Amino acid sequence: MSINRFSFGSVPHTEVVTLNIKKSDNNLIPYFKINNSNELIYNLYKDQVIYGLGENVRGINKKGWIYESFCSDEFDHTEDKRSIYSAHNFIIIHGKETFGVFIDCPGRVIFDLGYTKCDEISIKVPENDYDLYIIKGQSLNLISKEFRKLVGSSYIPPKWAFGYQQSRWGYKSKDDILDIVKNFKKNNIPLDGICLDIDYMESFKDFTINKDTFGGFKDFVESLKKEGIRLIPIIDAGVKIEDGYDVYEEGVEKGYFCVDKNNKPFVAAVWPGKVHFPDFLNEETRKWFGKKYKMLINNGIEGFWNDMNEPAIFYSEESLREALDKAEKSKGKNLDVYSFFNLKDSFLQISNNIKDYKRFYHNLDGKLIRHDKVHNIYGYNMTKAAAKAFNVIKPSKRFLLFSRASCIGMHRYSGIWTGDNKSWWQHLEMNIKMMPNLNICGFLYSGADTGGFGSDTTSDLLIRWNQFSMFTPLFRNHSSKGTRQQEPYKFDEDTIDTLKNVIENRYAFIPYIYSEYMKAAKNDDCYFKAITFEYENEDLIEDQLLVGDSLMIAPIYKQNVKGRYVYLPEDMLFWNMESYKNKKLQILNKGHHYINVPLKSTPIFIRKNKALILGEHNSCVDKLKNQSLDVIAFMDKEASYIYYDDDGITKEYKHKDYELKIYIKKVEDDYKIDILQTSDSSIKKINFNIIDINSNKITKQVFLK
Ligand code: MIG
Repeated sequence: MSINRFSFGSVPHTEVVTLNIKKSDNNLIPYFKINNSNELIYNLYKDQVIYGLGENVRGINKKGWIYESFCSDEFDHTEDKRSIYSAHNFIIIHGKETFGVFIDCPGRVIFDLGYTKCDEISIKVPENDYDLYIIKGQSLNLISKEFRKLVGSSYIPPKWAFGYQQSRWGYKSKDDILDIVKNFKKNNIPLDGICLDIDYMESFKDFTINKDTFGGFKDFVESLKKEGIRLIPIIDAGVKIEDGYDVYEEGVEKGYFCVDKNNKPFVAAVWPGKVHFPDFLNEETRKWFGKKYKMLINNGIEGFWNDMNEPAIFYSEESLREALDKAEKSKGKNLDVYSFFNLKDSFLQISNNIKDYKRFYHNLDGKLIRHDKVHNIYGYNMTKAAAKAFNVIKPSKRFLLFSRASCIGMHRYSGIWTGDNKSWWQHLEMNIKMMPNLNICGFLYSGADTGGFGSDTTSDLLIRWNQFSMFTPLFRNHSSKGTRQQEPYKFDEDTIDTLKNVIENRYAFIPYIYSEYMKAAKNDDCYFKAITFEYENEDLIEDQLLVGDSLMIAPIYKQNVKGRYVYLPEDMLFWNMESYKNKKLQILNKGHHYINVPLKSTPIFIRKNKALILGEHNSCVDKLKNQSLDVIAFMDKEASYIYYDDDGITKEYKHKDYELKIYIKKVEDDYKIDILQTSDSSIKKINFNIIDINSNKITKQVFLK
């Protein structure tokens, strides 16, 4: 294993990398040549696969397309796009030569991965100020782990954040929230969180609560918490310009906002109309903005989502004026095709325009730096501001935090959701393919808007999507204003019943999901992995994933299909799960299979000599008792499982290992079970279901003190 650093120009101090590695001589860069246009060029071998780039369109294998790291408020995630909300500049090239490449650069980076030339990778950094890291290692897994040593370990949310979250842009009052709670209860569907979108605020002003619609907020938050439901408010990057609004006035007074070329706070327009952008790259600003979260925390809030922090810009005064001027000049004219499209484009391209990103400046370590050069670390620093403040406000408590824009480095402070997808089958497919790449970039706590954000969802899509999201650490149903309502209870009885089962399955699987998450975060491992990370001699399969150490999943992501092909890299135990209570298990041999997967079923596979641990569902994570757990083991010789069981709310996990180690070993015709406990756990009993390779079923109960 080795990490080498090569430096070009000067990189501003971005705090993306946590490990200090001495610069190596640029003449010694392995694998790459530098051409006349300052591009890094690597000649691909046939069959090399490229993993990485985290949040992006297209396959797990990123080869064959060109991507640009430039955080973009792009609500149309079609496969022709080159950037969406995040900038994750890490790839692993795998095959005849295997190595990792990380570009530490806060500005735009272009990854041409066999697009312009099929057999060539070109990495271009237009500003040419960056650090290049090359990570050598024996395997995909080891390179991914080593990379985490360079950029730091992943964020750990509280345990309740592994419960189901309901969200929609459009919940606008306490009554709306109570109605959701009532319907979840009525249908007995578990629920841990409800996200508050911009309508809880007063005129979309950060750190305000609309008194008319959310009066008595603190009591409201507390009363819901008693039922196990947390409210998770949104915070936007832009601060509304309004006299008398404290955040605005303080920001102007103390100089906390980004400035234009005349050193005046830069004006852009987003939700609230005209706003200023806090200069999150400046530590003083971060401290100030972070402290603002305290108002909501004092109201009992324990989780937040940070939005629009690419930052998204609807328009700037200049861009609007330019477009309006053009329109004015076109009045009464006979426009030909070019002048008409030119006019039309000046309005279509008004939002998130690069020209605007060149119109404002940050104060980084006392120097003014133009925004576009550091664009990709803006959302990261907004989120860092929040996370650092939480550490001060409540030092021992874990908060839920997820952001829309991000770059690598932010994974130490929060998770992400993958932005405004649509209720399209291909966006479910994209969600599946994105997860392993997000994981190698450090973003373990992540998930998509389940059911789709834009467009109208359908019952079958929502079911299939829930069947995938039941495995994603962030499991949130979220949709846009103006689309069909997609809370589970908005459908027919059959759909409600199926969704309820899937969500119950999620809660029953939390002992496994949480254990696997905690171990992955603590060991710098991945929670979701492509098959090739564990089965090194196999080819990549784009639509099957490993979830934690024991499971493989083969989700259904196509409309109307009643089953699918699946490839097993070894013998596995197949569970076509409707309800976790009904453990119908079947051994399938290594090789290709066609499996029937009715709409009610979630197909899962337990790997050989591995174990799955599960409990029983309850109405929320806090109420999961987990005193009696079930272990299903698929055995050849021996298996072991580490169950992770801390309090789920404090940071004690940093100092102690809350592990329960289970060993199962075949001894003649029987199985010997040993359990080793490093700390107290709530478990009293474990029921073992051991299925061995010869289809023998052994059940045992082990009681713990
Ligand atoms: O562009 O706050 O991605 O989840 O519902 C709309 C309203 C602004 C974008 C987020 C979406 C959220 C929406 N926001």
